[in-house]
Amino acid sequence: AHSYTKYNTWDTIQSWIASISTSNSDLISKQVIGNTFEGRPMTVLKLGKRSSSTKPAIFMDCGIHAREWISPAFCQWFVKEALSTYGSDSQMTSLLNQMDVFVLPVFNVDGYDFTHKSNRMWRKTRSRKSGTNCFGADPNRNFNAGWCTAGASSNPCSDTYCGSTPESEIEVKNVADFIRRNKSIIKAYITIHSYSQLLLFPYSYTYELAADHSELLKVAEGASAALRSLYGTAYTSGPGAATIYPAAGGSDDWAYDLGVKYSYTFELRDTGRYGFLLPESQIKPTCEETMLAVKYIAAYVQKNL
Ligand code: 0X9
Ligand code: ZN
Ligand code: ZN
Repeated sequence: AHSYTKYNTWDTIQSWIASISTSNSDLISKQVIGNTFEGRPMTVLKLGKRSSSTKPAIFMDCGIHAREWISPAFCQWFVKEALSTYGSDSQMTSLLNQMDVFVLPVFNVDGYDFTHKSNRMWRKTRSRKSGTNCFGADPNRNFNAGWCTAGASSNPCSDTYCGSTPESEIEVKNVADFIRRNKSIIKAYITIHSYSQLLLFPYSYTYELAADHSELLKVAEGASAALRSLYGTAYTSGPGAATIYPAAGGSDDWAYDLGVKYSYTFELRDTGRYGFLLPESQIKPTCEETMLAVKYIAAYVQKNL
């Protein structure tokens, strides 16, 4: 059965997506943005008060990397909190009245399913290409942003394989198409990974500072302070290349260069004790503290529309 404090399988998440979107039809709707390589649907949930005019929006995805299980857990938590606090929490109410939040609970569905059934430490997609016996590409090296120029591999057997071309992975193409299609309304892009307790922003494909560097840093530091206020969890903020490592082809840099100014990558708990194997007992505190950071960013974006 589905639980917000457990790591749910894809089958359980898929049923949860179906039931949550019909039981709260006033605030939530769903749309399939395409299928994965293995044919599973990629469903985006739209959270927001129904409105006659088109609203500005935030796009958030979880589960780009298969083994980072805390990430899909956070997207599920976010949807639950949005629905359950709308009408009582003034910030959530105002956010969902004025904006829509698009949530993709699991980006790399095939990989996520594979980590439950075969290999817990799988990272990439599960695509097959002729000329190699290795599976998949790293979806966060497959976006068209300095593609395969740094911190990525052209070896199909590497965990950071950039793919045969930008957007060669159907999951990446589906998300990129959705964001391009909704480019005029999407004001922020948030992508959830683990682990290391970092709040990153462009660029990662170059050490050059983004045109909006000081504003992106200011908002990241405010969000990190909000996160820390709950349980004291310390986050480091900064541009990806200098803060974690140079790595091209990431979704954050791609969204930013497309024109989505507020583009952030979270690396959730922890700093390495458990790493990707974060115990289920940490799902609730991790999600509660991360909510504060995401809501901080959302409030800033909303104020600056
Ligand atoms: O390497 C990554 O893709 C991310 N770290 S992870 O351990 N979750 O794999 C960091 C992504 C930072 N942004 C870009 N490299 N564009
Ligand atoms: Zn990741
Ligand atoms: Zn809560």
